[in-house]
Amino acid sequence: MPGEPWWKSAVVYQIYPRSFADSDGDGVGDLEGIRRHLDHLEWLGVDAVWISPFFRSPMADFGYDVADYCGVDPLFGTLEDFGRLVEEAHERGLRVLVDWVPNHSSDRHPWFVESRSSRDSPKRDWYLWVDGTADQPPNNWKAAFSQTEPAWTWDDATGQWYLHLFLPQQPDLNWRNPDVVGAMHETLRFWLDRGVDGFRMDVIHALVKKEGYPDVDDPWLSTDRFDEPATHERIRAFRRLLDGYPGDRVSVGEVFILSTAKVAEYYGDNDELHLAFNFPPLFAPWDTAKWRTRIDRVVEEFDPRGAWPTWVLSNHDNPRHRTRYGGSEATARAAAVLLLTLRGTPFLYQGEELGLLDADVPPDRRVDPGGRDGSRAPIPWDVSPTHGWGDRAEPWLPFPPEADVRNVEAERADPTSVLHLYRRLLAARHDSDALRLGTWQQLPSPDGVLAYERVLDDDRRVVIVNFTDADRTVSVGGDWTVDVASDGAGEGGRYAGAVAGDQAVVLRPP
Ligand code: TEU
Repeated sequence: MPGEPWWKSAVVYQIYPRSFADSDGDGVGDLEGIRRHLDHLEWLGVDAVWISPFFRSPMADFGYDVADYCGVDPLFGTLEDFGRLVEEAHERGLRVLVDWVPNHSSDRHPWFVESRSSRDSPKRDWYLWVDGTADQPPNNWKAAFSQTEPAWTWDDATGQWYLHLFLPQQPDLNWRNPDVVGAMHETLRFWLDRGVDGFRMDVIHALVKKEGYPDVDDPWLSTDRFDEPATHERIRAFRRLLDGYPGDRVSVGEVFILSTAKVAEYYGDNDELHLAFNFPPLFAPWDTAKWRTRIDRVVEEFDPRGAWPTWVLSNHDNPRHRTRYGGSEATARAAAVLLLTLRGTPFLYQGEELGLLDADVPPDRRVDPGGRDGSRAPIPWDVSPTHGWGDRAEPWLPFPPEADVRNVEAERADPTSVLHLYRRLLAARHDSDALRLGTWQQLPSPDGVLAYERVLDDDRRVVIVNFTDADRTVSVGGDWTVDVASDGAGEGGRYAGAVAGDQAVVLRPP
């Protein structure tokens, strides 16, 4: 639509580069692997990719521990590979977002190495150092993955504690220090100058910590540790920086606060984040009433601010939605219809278009300190025994279940597959201004069913999602044609006034 930024109508596809595609057969995906599989993304019909971190890293948190914000880790390739990837993606009309991890660096980042070297280091104040004694951490804050370990590590050599909300190998940067702000702005410019279309911004709500580091009630989750006015100021500066570039560069903040009202605040007065993840729906069970409440919260909190919502069911930090909802493919299909027809920008996670389940990772192959390996399994590309991964080395994690049939090659050949459903849904969005940008209005529906209408000018669509496994009569008034059905049934035919169990449909005027 003319006048609207591209990211409002876009569908964004998350690539976790270790697990997407491997071009050199070492068992770990890489940038060249992504480039070689751009045809899959183009065929599917997504508009943008967000690539999880590929920067130089000791990989304590698989790339979310960055040792050089402006360098590619050799495991993933080179800066030239990245340049080629961006160029080719752009040629195909795909935008590219990179994952910016500003809250913390790696403990091997030269900044931290310097900071740690002495109390007098010019970079001492780039991180969060606090006095104390080795036997008593400065407060009760806990680190994210362990839930029991303190968020502080004692440095014997210099006799102070440093803060890390995540692993000890991920020291938090001091965002109250203007030199840190300046240096991190440079890293944004570095990628913007290389043509990236925007950033996913990691744990963005946590940048500035509460002064005095007070004890909190919930030492692991509490947002009383951060979510500070100064963080909003920092984000406004990122916004000015991005908006200073041509071409609607976008910021998508990971605001990991389970309050939709709080998430909405990070859009500011249309002067902070362009988009923010809102995770309460991701953590909701597959239940009509729960989803209705989560959607209502978004409408109430986002609409008055003119904030544009985002929707996400799966990512690299959580079990895949098919796994979370109990494993049923029919439910996963219905959820895809919901995800791709709500008002806002949907985010897909690599492999959900194949209906993948989490991999069952045996204890001796588990590697993630946060226990998140299952959803990070490699993408099976073809029907061969190695599924398109090299025969030189085993992939770094085992394949997800049923990879012999649930792979790109097999599903492309099968018009009834989950992959084809995603493609039809993306095509339906491309064909409909209402689905991409229209209003959202709930329609009356029986228990266990969510029905809504999307409208923009003369364009209308009706969506019906049956959360139950029983057939339901749903009359929506007037004549409608089935545009997309989650199970493919009746597409192109007249809507007969009922949905089957676990079915979701998109209806268009005849
Ligand atoms: O995640 C932040 C975050 O809050 C979640 O990691 C959550 O705490 C965790 O998944 C619970 O198991 C981001 C990234 O998405 C994640 O992969 C990184 O590990 C984390 O930041 C640190 O950079």
